[in-house]
Amino acid sequence: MKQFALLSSIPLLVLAASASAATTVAMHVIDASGVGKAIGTVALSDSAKGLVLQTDLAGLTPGQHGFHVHENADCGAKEKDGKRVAGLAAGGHYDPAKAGKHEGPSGKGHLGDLPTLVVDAQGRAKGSLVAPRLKLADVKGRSLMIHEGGDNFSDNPKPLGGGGGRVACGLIK
Ligand SMILES: [Cu+2]
Ligand SMILES: [Zn+2]
Repeated sequence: MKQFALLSSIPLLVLAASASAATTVAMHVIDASGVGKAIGTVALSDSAKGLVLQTDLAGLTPGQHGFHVHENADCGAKEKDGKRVAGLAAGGHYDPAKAGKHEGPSGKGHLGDLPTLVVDAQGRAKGSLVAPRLKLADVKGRSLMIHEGGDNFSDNPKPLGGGGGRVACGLIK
């Protein structure tokens, strides 16, 4: 009888897991030589307000960081103009409609533009962000990228929000 109760609870657990349809992305430091140490996770799930990104990260530099979905599930370095560049294998900002513009999560540009990641004085980023135009199904098979600097949700005065180099990355499976 006890065994029966245990078995019958399993389908319920499976159902609950598929209903929330969450996935957890393992984030790693990246540099010109490739993918380095783990710095935490970002849990992704759908909500009525859009894609929820729950960050639990440590070891980043304090302040604001550009945060985007990039098109390829590859966090590796790639050569550009004779130099290996961190995270370049991830390609550009996810932009299925070919908008060609960086306007942030509420704009009409790249669909992969996320809210800015804010890192506290201890190097941690623990919190919840919402990307209103995205769904989990859109971003599977792509990558999550954190940049060195902040993001002004514009291509001016610098392209792609001005965040510069790519410092951490994770594959969205
Ligand atoms: Cu980016
Ligand atoms: Zn963008």
